[in-house]
Amino acid sequence: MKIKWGLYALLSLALAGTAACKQESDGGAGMPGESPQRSQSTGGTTGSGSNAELPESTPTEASGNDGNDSGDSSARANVKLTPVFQGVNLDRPTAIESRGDRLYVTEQEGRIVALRAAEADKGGKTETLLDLTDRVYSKGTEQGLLGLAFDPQYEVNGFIYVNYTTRTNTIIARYSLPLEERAASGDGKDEKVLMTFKQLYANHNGGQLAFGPDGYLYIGTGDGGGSGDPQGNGQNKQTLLGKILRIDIGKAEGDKAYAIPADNPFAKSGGAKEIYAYGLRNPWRFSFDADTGDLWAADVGQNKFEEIDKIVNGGNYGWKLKEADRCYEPSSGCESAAKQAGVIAPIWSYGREDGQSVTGGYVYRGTAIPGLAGRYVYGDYGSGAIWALKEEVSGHYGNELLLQSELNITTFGLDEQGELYLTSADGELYRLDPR
Ligand SMILES: [Ca+2]
Repeated sequence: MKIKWGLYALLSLALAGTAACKQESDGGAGMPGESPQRSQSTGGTTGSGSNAELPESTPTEASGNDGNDSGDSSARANVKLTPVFQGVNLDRPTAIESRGDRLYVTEQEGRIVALRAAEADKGGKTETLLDLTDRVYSKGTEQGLLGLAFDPQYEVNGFIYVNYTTRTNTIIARYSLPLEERAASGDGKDEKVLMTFKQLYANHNGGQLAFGPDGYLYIGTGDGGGSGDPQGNGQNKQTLLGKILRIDIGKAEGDKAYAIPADNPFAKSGGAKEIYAYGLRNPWRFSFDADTGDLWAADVGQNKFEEIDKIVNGGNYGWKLKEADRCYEPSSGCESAAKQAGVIAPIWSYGREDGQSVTGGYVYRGTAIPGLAGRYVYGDYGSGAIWALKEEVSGHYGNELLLQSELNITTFGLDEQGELYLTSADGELYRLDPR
């Protein structure tokens, strides 16, 4: 594993050689090749989120910056990463989902593989659930099969949804799987494309799919790529790029294979009807808190800052007026425009001293690590840091370094019990365990 990581690091360094910062390398999602050199962060966060305004003596600051555990509320000393499914090597894993007794992992090239959860500590083996390599284009480091969601009625209808790229487009498609054998392979021939839109550049394709507690399908899209959102998609309410979209896959409406939820912000007018929230650059993983239904998104930054957002209906998250809570374009004096546009500040952000490309995770609601309950666990593809973020006082968030890994973290996932897993770019799977 170490050797493989070394290769990745070399590759990353080679790729980053002429582009040590994101200005040229234009870091996107947490994908191989996107990471500049690993920072040897010791982990204390210097996040510039709203919490930065708290006085230094607050417990949240203490638990983050100086690395001291803050009594009962700290989970730091109590977690470790356990390698699981060690008999299996995944090919560029991008998403982890679970259903029943299995974990499902998407491989960037276009395969969905199933793993039996009970075999996590016994080596395990993969079964291919669906092979879409004939239609998925994955040459670009951020292209490929990027997202998977199971229909809320999967046990009845066998439907799954995927988000993948072709050479020119993003495709959101549905497949039905044989119900009688849960892990039997579908052949992909029954593909129903629900939605497709053009991607002018290879990078910033977003890719996350998830059903909300409202039963609607949420879709993360990047700003379409290039560097610095050259098309201005983030703030353009007429385009599907740079957004989180929300559609009702329960019925078709007009010429569309889905319907628009009546309370989408532009359902009647003012923008593309599918938009739920906008001003995003490249949300690399979002998730719903299984208890509260809150929508948490990690938005990969441009040059300086990575951010975590709490997404609300109709929210504008600022890109590219702002990168996190700093002006991006214009580079200064954006405040009045941002205020007019109703820009919502990230709840947390961090700079290059702590990482290069955020990978969003989940609010922990499992039982194995009680100290982690209610905390949003996320990491950084470049630095390997894994943090836990929690609202300590209304509107103020405390961020704690859980552990400093040596992994290029590509994605997080939950099993049916709500326990946390993650994958690394070199194809390994890990579980967050109590120590
Ligand atoms: Ca933002």
